[in-house]
Amino acid sequence: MRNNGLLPPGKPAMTRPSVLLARALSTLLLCLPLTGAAEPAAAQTGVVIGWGSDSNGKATPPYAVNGASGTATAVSAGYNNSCAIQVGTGEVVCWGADFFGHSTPPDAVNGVSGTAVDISVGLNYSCAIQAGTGEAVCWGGDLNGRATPSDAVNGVSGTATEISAGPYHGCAIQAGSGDAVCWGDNSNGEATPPDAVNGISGTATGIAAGWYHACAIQAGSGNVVCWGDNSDGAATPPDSVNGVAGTATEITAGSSFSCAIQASSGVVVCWGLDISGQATPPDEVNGVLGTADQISARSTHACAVQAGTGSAVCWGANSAGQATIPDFVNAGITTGISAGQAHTLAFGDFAVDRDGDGLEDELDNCMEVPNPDQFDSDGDDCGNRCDSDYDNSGVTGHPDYFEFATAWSTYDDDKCISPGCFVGFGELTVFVTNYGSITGPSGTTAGTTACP
Ligand SMILES: [Ca+2]
Ligand SMILES: [Ca+2]
Ligand SMILES: [Ca+2]
Ligand SMILES: [Ca+2]
Repeated sequence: MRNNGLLPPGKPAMTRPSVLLARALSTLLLCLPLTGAAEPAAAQTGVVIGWGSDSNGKATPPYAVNGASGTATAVSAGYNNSCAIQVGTGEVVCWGADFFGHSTPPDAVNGVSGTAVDISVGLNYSCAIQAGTGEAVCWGGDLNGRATPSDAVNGVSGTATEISAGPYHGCAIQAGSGDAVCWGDNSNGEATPPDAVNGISGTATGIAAGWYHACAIQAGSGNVVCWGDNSDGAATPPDSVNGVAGTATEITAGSSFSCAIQASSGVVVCWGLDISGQATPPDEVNGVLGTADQISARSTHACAVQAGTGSAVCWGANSAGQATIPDFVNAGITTGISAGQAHTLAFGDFAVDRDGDGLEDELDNCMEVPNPDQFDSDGDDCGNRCDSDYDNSGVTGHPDYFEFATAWSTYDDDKCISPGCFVGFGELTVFVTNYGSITGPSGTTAGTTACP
């Protein structure tokens, strides 16, 4: 059975030598003077992991991006669902609640007639930027027009380079002009970007839609500018990022609070409501012990990826464990992170061992069932424990049942769950479990064979 992707309690996570080496190298690089030599850009891809509240399965990424049959280049954790962009195909994949169709990406971005380069999930709706065209596309519940991006970015009179879906309104940056554009609920003025970023007296390089407010980074100056509800100060960026004493390179907005990464220093700065500590970034990223190169805030918690180390850090509300980084994420390297309402998604290089059999997923030929012996009699990289597909049709079906029945009470390795067995009730139990299912999933065949 699929679990929530977390390790069994009490199981220590292993830190792979490759991760330790990468950490050591990045620490070393930080200590070296810059030589001017261009570093090759690291592939921004990885296995997607979720934690915190798993209601509707929103914290349980599907095979398409959890490493079983694919990985991701981007993730967005929303309120009751999640989405990611699959590596290689560029297809948008969503999971979790789908009662407004917000986890069913349209043909324009699901690979049928188009793919995506950016993704952002709101409340009961989701948005993406279509690859190639740059058109902003949203789907799901359209209350107050939140899932209907402005003509300025939906391809009618313009397209988008960045998109951010808040719960009730969405914002984007128009391609070419750099104008900040918003749509959806505007009861607090949150969908009306000010002149400083809407193209009249300035434009934007970064944008973030919060609950009842939004923020942007002004192009050129780097000043953080916010608008909409300011009852908790979420729309009043501090001097450290508003241009008075500093500027910003990244912006994110949650419920009544906002965070930015200060330019030059890399320090995470937050402001607004702080009742759960959501506006108090920890020492790991506030400059005391480290800084950040990515941030994400949502409802009442926020997360960041520490610069140099790739360590994931979260703070704020932790009622569902959304701010507690799983051991195997701690032991790996996080490429990207996204804070949802009560869950968190990260993608990166993680030594996940979801069935707890001691073999991390990518080395486990039967990822979801403990099989430490990795017995695979037919050598197709799908362990016998989850391979009852004797005729290699891709699914365990009736023809396989005939083969199994024929082998009953005989020695037949292909029907065995351990080498040299006498096919009996143990094997029958496994066969019944696999019956009607596709073979696998196997971590050792990801993307290469039919065994997913
Ligand atoms: Ca395993
Ligand atoms: Ca296994
Ligand atoms: Ca096999
Ligand atoms: Ca079969």
